[in-house]
Amino acid sequence: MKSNFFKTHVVLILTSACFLLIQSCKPRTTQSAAGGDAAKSFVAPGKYDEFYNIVSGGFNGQIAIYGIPSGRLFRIIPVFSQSPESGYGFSEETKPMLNTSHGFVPWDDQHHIALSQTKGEHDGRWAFANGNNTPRLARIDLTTFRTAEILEIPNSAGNHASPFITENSEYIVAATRFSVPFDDQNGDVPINTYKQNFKGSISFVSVNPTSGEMNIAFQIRTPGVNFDLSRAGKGKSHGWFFFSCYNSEKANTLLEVNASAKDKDFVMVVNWKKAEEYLKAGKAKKQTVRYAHNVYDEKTHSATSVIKTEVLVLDPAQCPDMVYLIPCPKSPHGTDVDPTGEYIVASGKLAASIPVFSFTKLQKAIADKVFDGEYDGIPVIKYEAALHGEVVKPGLGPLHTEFDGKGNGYTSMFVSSEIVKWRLSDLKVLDRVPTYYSIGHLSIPGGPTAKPYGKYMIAYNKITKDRYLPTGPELTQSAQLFDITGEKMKLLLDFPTTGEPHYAEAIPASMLMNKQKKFFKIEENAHPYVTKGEGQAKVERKGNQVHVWMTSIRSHMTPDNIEGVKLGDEVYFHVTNIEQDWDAPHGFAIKGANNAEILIMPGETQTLKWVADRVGILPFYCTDFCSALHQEMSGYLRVSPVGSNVALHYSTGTNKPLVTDADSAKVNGSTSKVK
Ligand code: K7E
Ligand code: CUA
Repeated sequence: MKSNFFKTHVVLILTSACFLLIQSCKPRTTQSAAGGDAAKSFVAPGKYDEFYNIVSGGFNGQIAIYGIPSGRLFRIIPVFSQSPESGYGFSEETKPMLNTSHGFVPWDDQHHIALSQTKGEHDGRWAFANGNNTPRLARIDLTTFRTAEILEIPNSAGNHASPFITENSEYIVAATRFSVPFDDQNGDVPINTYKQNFKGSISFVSVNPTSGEMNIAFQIRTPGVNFDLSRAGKGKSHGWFFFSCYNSEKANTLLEVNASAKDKDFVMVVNWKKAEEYLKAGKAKKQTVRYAHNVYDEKTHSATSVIKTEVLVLDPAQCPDMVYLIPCPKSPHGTDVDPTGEYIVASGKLAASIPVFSFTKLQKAIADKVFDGEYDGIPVIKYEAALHGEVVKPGLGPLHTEFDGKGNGYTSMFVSSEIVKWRLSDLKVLDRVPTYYSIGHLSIPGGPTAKPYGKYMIAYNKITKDRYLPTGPELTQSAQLFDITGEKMKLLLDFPTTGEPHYAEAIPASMLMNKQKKFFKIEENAHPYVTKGEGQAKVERKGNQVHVWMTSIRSHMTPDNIEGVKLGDEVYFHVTNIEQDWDAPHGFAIKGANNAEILIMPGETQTLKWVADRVGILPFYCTDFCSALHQEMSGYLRVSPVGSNVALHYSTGTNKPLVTDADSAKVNGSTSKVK
């Protein structure tokens, strides 16, 4: 879902329809509204959850990790955000991760998660995530649960239909929500020339099978529709992609009315194997663009950002048999492919039924050219020719569908606040269960793969109203856990979530828990400012920059007395945590720092930049309660006036600072290391 605006307005538009079915807009029974089955979601103290649940954070730009079935929150991973907790986006090493062609962009709107796959099943290596607002894709390493890479997407403006992944992680796709003039065109055009000047694009981003590194292999330029969501084909439909698009009206104002005028929008069908052939045959045009590619290196413990300047673009007009359209009722949102790859389920937000297309029929329709004209030169397949059938009267406002691997689909109904279970073979509605309230996405562990694990289903709701203790004007976000092992879906648990979750993917705990990185090997640390032992700690001045090579180990920092810094100096604290042990991070903070702390994992080096803004003594300390003597893990930095002759020096434990002329009256020691 896009925003509160959308919520309100869809509700308004559908008020009359909802009125007729007012029953379904309200909880059916108080029993199911409360109820729950605590025993089935209870994970006893000291026991582990069955699944890691990797949940989008929406407008917080982050990803959160929960346990399923307990709903316990384990970690928040900053992705398109700065994290004062870890220093991500604040430390010198991680700032380049948030670089874009627009400069430093420390926020985004994160909606969808895609876990890497091999042969259509989770392989537990990476999670991919989209940034909607300033189009970006991120890769999260599932051994560190940290953001490893961010790739900006050119020719895009609203990276919503993204990321969706093929069955061997060959590609993740990124299709633009907003059509706009392409980046190399003069964009200074009247907005009402939308129909002539605005274009859509789909990026095919390849994933390096070893390193996971992303690269834009090619883009397809499309008519100026709005792309909403997507899924890759799998099994028999491997090699194809399906995209829902709305605004086939190409409206540029008051979309809530003008983009809902037509009876049908489209599902765009892309034959990406064909696209690869055209690419090989040199049919793609090189286009000049600018986009950032940011990679974090776990050896140097630093990110680099490179601005790339070229992209290859395929035009369907020059590439026949690559792109088709299927008409799809009213503003399709989700387009989901079942585990066999045969059925494509398209959920029209304003439609009264859910069309289910058949891949086999679609292929036949293409072969027999059963077309219903063209749209911007792209063949439109006859609706009935590709249709397996419609789920009739499923509920109101269908958005997303997941699968249990037992032949059933589960569709979220935003307007009627429920999940509807139906059978793929005969499209019969089998069960429905209310959600509290206004469900957006839903997720079944393994649901988008060829082999869903089934068992649980999680609803991500847009409105929580009366479900939790209120917290001022903003109420918590909420997920609900259901048991789907029986014929009837059963509510087990409500759990609050952070940000505004959209999609999520859960993966069995056994696939990840034994391959977690415990610490970084200090001997492999290739950071340019690493300090591999206390004996190497030092402080050096370069002009008005002061570099501190510092170590942390329970329970002291070296050096912990620093003098000779002058007002206005830029001080770089390069802190290496020399512990070689699991769960032993140290933090570093200094008074007046106008960024954040840095939290340094064992064996890692991170850098905090700090400017001396006043004369005096400024304490610094470890922020992570690391030992019984954690409170003792601290030090002092002395700032002297510009022009002062206090020389740079540093020490730990010796308490023998340099005696300078200026200090001779104040200091009671002999010399220490001097620079
Ligand atoms: Cu929230 Cu997937 Cu952006 Cu539907 S989208 S809810
Ligand atoms: Cu190190 Cu507290």
